[in-house]
Amino acid sequence: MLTIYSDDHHLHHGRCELIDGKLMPCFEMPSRADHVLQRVKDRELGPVQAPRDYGRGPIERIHSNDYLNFFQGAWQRWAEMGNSEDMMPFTWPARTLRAIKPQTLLGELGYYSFDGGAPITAGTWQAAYSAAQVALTAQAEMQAGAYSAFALCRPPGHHAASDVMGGYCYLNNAAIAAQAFLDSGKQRVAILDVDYHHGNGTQAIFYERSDVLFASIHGHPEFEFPFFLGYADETGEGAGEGFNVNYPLASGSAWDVWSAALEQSCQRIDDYAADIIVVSLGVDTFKNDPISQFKLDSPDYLAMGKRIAALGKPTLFVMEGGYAVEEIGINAVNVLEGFESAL
Ligand code: FKS
Ligand code: ZN
Repeated sequence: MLTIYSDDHHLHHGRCELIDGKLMPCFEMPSRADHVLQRVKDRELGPVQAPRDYGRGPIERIHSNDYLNFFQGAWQRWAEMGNSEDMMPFTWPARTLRAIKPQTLLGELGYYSFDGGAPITAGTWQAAYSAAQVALTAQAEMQAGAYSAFALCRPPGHHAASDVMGGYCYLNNAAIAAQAFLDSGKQRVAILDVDYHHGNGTQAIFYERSDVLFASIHGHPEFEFPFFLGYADETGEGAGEGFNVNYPLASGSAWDVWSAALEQSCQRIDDYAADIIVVSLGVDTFKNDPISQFKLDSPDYLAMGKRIAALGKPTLFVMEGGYAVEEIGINAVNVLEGFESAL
């Protein structure tokens, strides 16, 4: 399988995040992607290529211009104010407030984000932009005939909506690739989100559309981040009614429970008759993940890849989460090797 990868992800290295009442070094760190790349090489998964630059156009198909302009220019404005620490939002337009865009940088930052988990550093735009190009290049390789590809994106994307960042995510790489498939002639794309966290951004982007089926298996929002989306009764709206499906699972879920949800997801994707599958590939479902509560083991990821392959559709894998840094490469590449072994 072809892997697309850019070293630019190193440009994004947030200093810390607020979690469980403590300021901790960011769990979403550059060594995550380094470990995955190393494993791709160790296992000789296939060639590794740098992304081509498709510009901002295909990103603008998913994200609003105002949001992109803000994100692209934020660090320079911040630095010109004499700052050198990471930009972190701390006030959001929650209930009882008005979602009016303020005129100052930190007000705008709160307006364009939903949590304090997505710091902006000097290199964050470039890293996120390159990650989107990684996804677009992998998409183009498939459009040109590859049956599968691995977009080794970092930072991740599935929490980012059209004009909202959060949860370590800025640009929604999987959504950008899905839209690119549609724009190059595909009729129906299924996004299967296997990351431990609900892909609230991806869901929001496609919620009222029938050309993208979104299926997600994740920690129940009753107890897990992002808390405010990901319930089973969110089935889509308007033209999108019936094209959104959530499988929120209990804390402690292991492969028996998880794989039953995967089976149901795959059934839905079969019924949908997708032309293409985009997998939001997070491996934070792993039993030793430091911020997650599922209990998947490394061999389970091989089985996951095999089941996805049985869908019999061209499949683009897009890297999302996974914080057990020593094992992230093994687990992510196990999905890809399981997929290839079943072809
Ligand atoms: C706030 C800490 C709350 C945030 C968890 C984010 C999970 C991100 C992810 C992604 F795939 F996007 F990377 N925890 N300071 O794993 O879903
Ligand atoms: Zn996650």
